[in-house]
This record gives sequence, structure tokens and C-alpha cells, in this order.
Amino acid sequence: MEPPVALITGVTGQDGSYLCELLLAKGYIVHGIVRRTSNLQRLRLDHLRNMPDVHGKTFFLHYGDLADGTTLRRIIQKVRPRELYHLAGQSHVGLSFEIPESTCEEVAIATLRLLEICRDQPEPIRFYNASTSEIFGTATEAPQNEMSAFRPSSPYGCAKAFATDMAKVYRAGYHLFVCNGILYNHESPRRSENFVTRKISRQVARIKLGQSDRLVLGNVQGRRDWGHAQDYVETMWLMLQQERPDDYVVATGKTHSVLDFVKAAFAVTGMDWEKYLEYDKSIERPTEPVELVGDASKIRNLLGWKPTRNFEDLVREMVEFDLKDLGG
Ligand code: G4F
Repeated sequence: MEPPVALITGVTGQDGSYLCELLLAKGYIVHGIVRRTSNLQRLRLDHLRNMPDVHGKTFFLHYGDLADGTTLRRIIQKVRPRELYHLAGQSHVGLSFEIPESTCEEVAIATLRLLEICRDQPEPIRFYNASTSEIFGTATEAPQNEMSAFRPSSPYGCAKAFATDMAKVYRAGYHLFVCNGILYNHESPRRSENFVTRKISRQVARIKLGQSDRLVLGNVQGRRDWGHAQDYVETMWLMLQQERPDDYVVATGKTHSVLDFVKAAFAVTGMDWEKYLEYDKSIERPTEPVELVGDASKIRNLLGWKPTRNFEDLVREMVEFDLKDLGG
């Protein structure tokens, strides 16, 4: 039997790289779309690109841009994936207030573009759309589930709400196999430093190693439902293996504040957080979602998924990784 073929947009990101490893381990041929930049580094994928029996054999990269429909169409026609995991796009909520137009282009319109291309293909493609808890923004109920109303509170949340709704429309209208994974915050040592958890773990490690003497953050009272990215990418694959396409909330059901994360991270190193934490008003966002916490009972009960790591495990793993990484 021919191995299944998957195509991933956003393959160089945290989720894309974990998903790529998962699919390769399951025997897939994996194709990833990467943007052309002057920087050829793809740190999260280097280990795979350096494996001669993987790179160019079961794992391939293609240049493409979410704004370039002709190229996306050509790649999809050439690769003919059974499964398409659409993870790419500007994903920083705070930044979306500064670059709302390009965020909406990348997040909303590009998803529609891909759905349109999939609609035209002779063979059906199973499509995973990376939705997010940000669609619930100023939710009036907690926890949120698949039936909760969309009330986004940022340009990014609005764009994701559009993409999520469009995915539902294509599922109902054209019978495409499209799933929305409504993922709550998911972190790991592969998270980039412009997100708060990695900023904290890396800075705490620098302080411990004598390379820095403060941690500057914006609002530390906001609460998030934080899980581990490696646990969460498994749900992407699970969703596409079902008989019918559907939407699923993926969350731990527990929240912690940013300050809780700070305290836990300093605790890993045995340092007193109060000596180092500083506040910078300019990092605050024009609006923040209310407490976002997910009810993942649908995916737990129907697909049998559950997270394998808790908050403390996550913080420890990130800080210990950064201590090692920065300490040489
Ligand atoms: O780490 P954050 O930037 O994550 P945020 O905004 O919750 O979004 C992440 O999770 C969403 C849900 O899965 C995704 F849709 C989205 O793409 C992204 O992955 O910020 C978390 C909290 C916020 O309240 C922010 O205001 O941390 C606060 N914060 C305080 N100081 C900071 C900082 N955030 C960042 N990035 N940097 C700071 O210095």
C-alpha cells in the first residue's frame, strides 16, 4: 500500500515541526510549504533535514507563500495530499493590533484561498484548519466548548473567526472534509520568544546564568489555559482520521496567570521572582480576552485524547531546556 501523503503549511513553526515528526513516525510522506526568506535557517527542522534517509525521501520542502494562490495550487496538484494541515499565518495576538490588514490577509483570506483550491481537486483532501481559543475573546461563559459563541477581541481573533466559519461553510456547502481544531494556548521549548511563556523561560535561564538581570513583561494578571504543543498536534492528526469531519476544542480545562508562570519558572531555578520582574506598560495590548478556558470533553470522550503533561511539567521542561541551551 502507498504511504499516506500529508502537506503542512507552517511546517517550520512549533506545531508544524512536532506534527511533521509525528506524521513521519506514522509512515507518512510529508511535504511542507516554506516561505522564501534570505535566511535559510530552519532550526526546528534541521534534525530532519540532516537525516539522509528522511530528507528528500519521505520529507520534502516546497517554496510557497500564502498570498500566492498560483503556487499553492501548483504544489497541491503536484503533491496530491490526502491530508492538508493548514497551520501557517501571523499568530501573534498583540502584533495583530499593529498589522491588522496583513494579519487578516494571512489568517482569513489565505484559509479561504486554500479551501477554494481544495474544492477544485479531483481527489478529496482532508483539511485541518488551525483555529484558536481567540475566537471566543470576550466569552460570556466559561469554560467554552464547540457551541460557544464567537466573540473575538483582537484583529487576529476576528480573522480566525472568519476562517473557522468559512471552514464550516465549505464543510456544509461543498461536503469537504474540513475540521477546525480550536486549540487553546500550547507551548514548548520550540515556542518562539515573542510569546510570553518562552520569553519567561528564556529570560529566567539568562538571569540564572548571569547573562541578564531582569524580566520585563506587560500584563501578568491575564489567565490562560496552557497545554503542551506536542500533546496538541496529536489531536490534529486524530481529527482527520475520523469518519466524519467535525470541530473540537483542545484544552486542559485549567488556567494559570502569567504571574503563576513567572513564579513557577523562577522556582525551577530556586530564585526569588520579586527581585527581577519589571512591568512595561508599552507591552500591554489595547484589549485582552476574558478568562479563556476550554472544555475538551468532546475530544476526550469521542476521540479518546487527553493531555500527558501538566502545567508544572511544561514550565520545568521549558526552563530546563533553556538553561541547557544558553549554558552551552
Ligand atoms: O503568549 P501570548 O502572546 O499568547 P496569546 O496572546 O494568548 O496567544 C497565543 O495563544 C492563542 C491561543 O492558542 C493563539 F491563538 C495565538 O496564536 C498565540 O499562540 O500572551 C499571553 C498573555 C497575554 O495576556 C499578554 O498580554 O501574556 C501577556 N503578556 C504579558 N507580557 C505578554 C507579555 N505577552 C507577550 N507575548 N509578551 C510579553 O512580554
